[in-house]
Amino acid sequence: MILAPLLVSTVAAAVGRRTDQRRPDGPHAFENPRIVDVQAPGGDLTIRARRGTAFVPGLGEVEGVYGYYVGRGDTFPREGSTTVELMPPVISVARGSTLRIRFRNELLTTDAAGKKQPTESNLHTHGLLVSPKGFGAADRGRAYGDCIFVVASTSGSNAGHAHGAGNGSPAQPPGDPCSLDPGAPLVRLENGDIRYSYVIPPDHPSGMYWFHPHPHGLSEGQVSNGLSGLMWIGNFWDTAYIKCRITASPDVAGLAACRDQEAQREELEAERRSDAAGGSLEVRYLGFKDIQVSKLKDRPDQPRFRLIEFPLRPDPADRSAKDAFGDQTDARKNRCGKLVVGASGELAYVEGVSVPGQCWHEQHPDQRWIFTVSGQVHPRITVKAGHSEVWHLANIGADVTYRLRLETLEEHPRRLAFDVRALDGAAFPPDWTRRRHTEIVLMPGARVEVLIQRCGQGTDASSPDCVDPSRRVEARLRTAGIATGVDADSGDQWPPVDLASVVFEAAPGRSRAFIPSLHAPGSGPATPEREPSSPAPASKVSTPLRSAESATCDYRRYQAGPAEFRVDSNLVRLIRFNNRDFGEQGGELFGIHVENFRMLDQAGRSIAVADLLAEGRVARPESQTSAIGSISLEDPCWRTATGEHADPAQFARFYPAFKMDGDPNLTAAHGEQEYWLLVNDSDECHNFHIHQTKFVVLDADFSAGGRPSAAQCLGDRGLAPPINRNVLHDNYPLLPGARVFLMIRFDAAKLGRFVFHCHILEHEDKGMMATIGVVDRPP
Ligand SMILES: [Cu+2]
Repeated sequence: MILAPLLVSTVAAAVGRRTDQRRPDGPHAFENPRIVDVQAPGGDLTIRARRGTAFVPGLGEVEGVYGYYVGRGDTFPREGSTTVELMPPVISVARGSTLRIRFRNELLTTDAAGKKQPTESNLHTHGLLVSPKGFGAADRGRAYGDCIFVVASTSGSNAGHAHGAGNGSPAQPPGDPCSLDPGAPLVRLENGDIRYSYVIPPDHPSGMYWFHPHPHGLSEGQVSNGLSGLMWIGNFWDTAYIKCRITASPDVAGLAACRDQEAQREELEAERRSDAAGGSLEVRYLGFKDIQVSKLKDRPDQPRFRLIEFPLRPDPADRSAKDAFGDQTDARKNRCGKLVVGASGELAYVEGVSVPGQCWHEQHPDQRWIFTVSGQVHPRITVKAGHSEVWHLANIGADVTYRLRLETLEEHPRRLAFDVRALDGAAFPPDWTRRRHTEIVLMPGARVEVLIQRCGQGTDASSPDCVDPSRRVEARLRTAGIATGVDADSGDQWPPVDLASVVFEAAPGRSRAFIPSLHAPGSGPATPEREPSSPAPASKVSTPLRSAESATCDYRRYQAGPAEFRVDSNLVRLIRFNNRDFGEQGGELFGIHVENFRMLDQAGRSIAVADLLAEGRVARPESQTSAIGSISLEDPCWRTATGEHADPAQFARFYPAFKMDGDPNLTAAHGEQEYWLLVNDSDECHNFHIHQTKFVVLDADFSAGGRPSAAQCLGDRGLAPPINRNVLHDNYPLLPGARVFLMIRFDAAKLGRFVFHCHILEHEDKGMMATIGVVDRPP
């Protein structure tokens, strides 16, 4: 049995353990990434971001990959190796620890003209409930919390260009840019090293998190070039711990906050027993990350490649650099040729070729798009007889959305079920409607933890979504490809690719072997899953009764300061996401609109938060939309900004793009609980993500008001009506027209300045991000 917390801590110096002795491109068994355990005290780590040659099992050696090099201690060993790992070790942190990281940026990146340049980078711990503020390291110089407003220029380059912070400028004011302290700078450029210190609370939710660079404008490129890794907090069995947590505990009267807890404890106890008895649970970390490479010709016997680098994003004022950058990034999206959506909704290659783990344009077979699983290309996963497996699945790439399926290679292929236990590091309640899914959509940043089991006790042995224990069955873990826009001109088409092969071994002899059931008594048989379908059109078509045309746009009425959000009032935060391509007139604009908003229906009647809470508690019939679909979003400034003849300046005013050194777009009072209404006004899918905190989705409406949507992005999350359940999220898919109603608490360690944004990193870098300031409650 292997469980994360019990894994022997290895690591120290991350010398390339994978050597060239195996056949680089032959069949190979999946290998878990190594685990680095961090326990207080003394769990300090060093992390270097650097470039080098990575050995990628299933492919070969790849030069020029960006990688994290994780070591123990507080000093960087002197060594001359340029080996990097595409998949760094999983950083596994015990709750109640302080994780201290000394980060060094050793990256040289290439601009669109091919010139190598120093660059900026930093670290973000996605999903962790830690402070944005630094603290406690006065004896060792500045230390920061999870603060994206601090960046490090390439070590030794002495060449930061950024953000008016001044590189070592004596005029640089003291203070932490994530602190909101008076006089603190809004951004800071450190020279080479950044010290981070993260206190992981004893009651931090267990689960899968990840880390990646977050320098504004550069995140997409750095993650695309290979920089990201997994973090694990706590213990898999602690995912029982779903209620009354540090953040967003749903203590609103009437929500029956802890009702599910006892049932889940029982179920997990049953699982723990089966695990202890048989030693039959294998745990795997499957991090999905894509890179692009070109094949080098020099060594035919040993395949060798070079990273096709995502270029440094140019200064927008530099017209020719901008054009070259656009050409290169367009080429990335078309590396496997055009993709078309067939009548069945499946994507198909028109000019491209797909083989396991990779695809390419048929005319350019040496330029490849590679889809790795924990740094390996198309590994083989063997599920031993009598064993079940826990798979921690994480999308740790920049832009690609995965639509995961586990399909048998039989005469009549079947889709096997993933038994979902946790989503984005938050456990699912036990009887959560239909926990078995045969398709899981992971937008960038999303994680899911699933059990892979054979048909067993408590499950109908003839169920089509599981494997008969007496049979050997081969399957493929694949992404089905996905279209993220309402039509072929909007959004992206991501390729269908096989990611791994999976072999379920047969039990020896007749199926006599004891197959531990991981279904607790009472959890019931598996329910077959229906296909995700397009949401039903709205039953009520929006017909604005308030005469929006006669109202005039007045930007002075938008407020986004602290306010009192009560269940008996109709006040919420309205957060609208939009992007639009104005072509020659203004380019592609991305932004987020924020306002304190009074909810009214089309007839001008008040809608109280309490009405929506009540709505979200009941499961609706499929055809029925939520009351949040009836909220009038009419607004004269929005009309002006988004109408047919809107000009880019008006659009950018209503949906401002992120500014690194701007004032917060929204200010909240520490300790408050807020209700947010997220609205996607655009024609493509986005993925809302907020730093430092998690949120509870109280209700959602995906009907898009009757206009076309893109249901593929929603995937499994659309199968049951949302979701006034106590599942804490740190990202949530917003398909076109979607309205998502959620509750966020700004308690615990959230004082300071941080961001929320779309986690498609292209969108984030182009400005779909906003700053929130959490201030001390006014006296
Ligand atoms: Cu987006």
